[in-house]
Amino acid sequence: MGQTLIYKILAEHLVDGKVAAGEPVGIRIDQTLTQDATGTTAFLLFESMGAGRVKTDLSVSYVDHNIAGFGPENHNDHLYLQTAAAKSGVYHSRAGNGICHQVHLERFGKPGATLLGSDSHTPTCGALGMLAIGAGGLDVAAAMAGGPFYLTCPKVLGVKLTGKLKEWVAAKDVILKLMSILTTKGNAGWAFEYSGEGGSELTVPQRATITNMGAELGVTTSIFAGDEQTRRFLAAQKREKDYSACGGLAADPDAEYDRIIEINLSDLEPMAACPSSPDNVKTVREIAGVQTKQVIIGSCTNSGFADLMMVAKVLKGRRINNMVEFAVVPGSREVLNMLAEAGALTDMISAGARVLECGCGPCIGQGLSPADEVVSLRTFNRNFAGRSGTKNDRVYLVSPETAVASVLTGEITDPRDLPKIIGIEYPKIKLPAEFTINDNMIEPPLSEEKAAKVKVLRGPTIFVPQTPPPLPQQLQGKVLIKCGDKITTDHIMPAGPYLKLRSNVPEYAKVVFNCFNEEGKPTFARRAIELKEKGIAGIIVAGESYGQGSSREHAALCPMHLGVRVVLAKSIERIHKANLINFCIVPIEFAESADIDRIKAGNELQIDNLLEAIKDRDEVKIVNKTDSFEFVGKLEFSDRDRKILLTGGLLNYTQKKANE
Ligand code: MIC
Ligand code: SF4
Repeated sequence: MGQTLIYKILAEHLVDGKVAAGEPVGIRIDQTLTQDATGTTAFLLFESMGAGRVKTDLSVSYVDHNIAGFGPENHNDHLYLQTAAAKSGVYHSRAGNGICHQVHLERFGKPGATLLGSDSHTPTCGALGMLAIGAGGLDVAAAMAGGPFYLTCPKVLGVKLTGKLKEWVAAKDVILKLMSILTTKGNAGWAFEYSGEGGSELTVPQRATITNMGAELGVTTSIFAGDEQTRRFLAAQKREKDYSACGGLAADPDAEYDRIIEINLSDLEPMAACPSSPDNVKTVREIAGVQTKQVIIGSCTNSGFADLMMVAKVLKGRRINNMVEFAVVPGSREVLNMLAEAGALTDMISAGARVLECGCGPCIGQGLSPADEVVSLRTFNRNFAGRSGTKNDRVYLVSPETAVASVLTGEITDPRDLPKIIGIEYPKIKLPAEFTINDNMIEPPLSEEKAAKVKVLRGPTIFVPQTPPPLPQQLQGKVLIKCGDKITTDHIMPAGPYLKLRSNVPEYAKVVFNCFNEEGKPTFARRAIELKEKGIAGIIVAGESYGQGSSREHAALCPMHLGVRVVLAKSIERIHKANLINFCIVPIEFAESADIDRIKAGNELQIDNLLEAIKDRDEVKIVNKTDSFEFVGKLEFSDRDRKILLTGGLLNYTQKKANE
């Protein structure tokens, strides 16, 4: 039986375990990426490991999320990251150079290699034939220090793409179609491998839109095999040698997949994810005519050269609807420079676009929050309620084609109607044979001698996170909150105006579960701290797919700071579960889902012999002392997970292993 591409790359990098679905495996990591919002913690923890210089082939620290600079926090973080990178042999991509995933695709990603990133959209580089995985900052720090990355070997789903995209139908519509079939929950433990003659027609940036939004499906990674498209893209980035080193690596023709889905690209039409989940998908035809007052084109999903050139060509000589606020956020300085060279920037600005600096910006609630209840169309990947910075937002996720059509009409418009409305033919954009390369804002690693002289600047707003206390043998806890299904890390740890507190856990922890705090009532943080002071453990109870969305480990670190020791849910998403374990919060899943209905906020729960259960049992008995009944929780852990929990989290575990 032949092997899938994902299993081939895993096997090539295997240092521990066996490549078989469901088995725990440890793999060697060739490259890492961090970004500023998760990176300060990652670098602080990396420093605590005392590893000195990174042991990977290449590590890059990006500054892209928090770049507005209101108050000193952002710049303190940037200076810390810049000097910490210089000290540890890491590339540093400065604020304004672009979004980590876009820049990594352009300048660093490599077919056949492994990439671990402290951002959930790291699989974007799967578009280059890389095995690219998102993780918490602590896991990335451990990989930077040369340790393997541990994961559960995923099942592989083959997505066979046939046919050809029609005019005005985009790569975004491919992934939105998949979102409509598979939804945001239930895909943990899977990885996606794209193939088929339809796939070979897609360019690397189109593939990147698809692999990027695999994060919204909740899969471990997504990949396209390196092929002629990959070679051409890398050659245009003057990096053809990165292709020849490991390109052409593909699945065996008789590779066996755990499941296959076939999508005929010719059948697709423009799609939109409606408020407020990426899987609430409808065709644009179904929702056409809905008035919009804001359109934004950007984010790591759709901010490349071809996307923005197409937008510029449609806008050339035209004027946007005067009731629509319109912004364009180029994904990288390379894209911005090339748009300027091609005159495309002028076309967009003349039509009425506001051009923002290259970075995450509005995607993570850094500006351009929409007015209350107005419809905002964005080419992003997430539309979780409130993520835009407006509590009652109505964000739709669409392709750049749908976005540009709608910005002209002021209502959601199927772009296939544009020829009729404005008499334009579809401006198909060919990728340039050579991109304009300028790495002036990427600082390469220093020599060891020079690095030794660097003084790491740690401003007063940066605090080293505490390590967790050990778990008790008998856990006495209280349910602090009971929430429903699909709780995202944005619900747990809001970004927007609070994003700048990422390097200050005690301050940031004050807004845990802020969206559920009610005016005049004690906040989640206040209630948790009161319990902690009494020596009672905080417990979070949730439904399915708890912790979906981002990789932000603050969604574990801040609750840990507040004394949360257990998350009890119907199911927990992969990255978040790993983060909980890393910060010594015990993730327990209900053996019987219906038991959740018997638990209320405020209930007192007790777990006897917790440590013994973690050591080697798959189940644990939980007593509801308030309502006098017992129920069973599942402990689905690898041996390593068990050891980490028993040692008081990953940092303690790593230090213990180093001492041994
Ligand atoms: C996101 O898109 O939610 C983020 C912000 O990029 C996060 C990382 C973070 O919270 O810093 C992600 O996707 O992992
Ligand atoms: Fe940045 Fe948005 Fe991409 Fe996250 S999803 S990396 S916030 S652009």
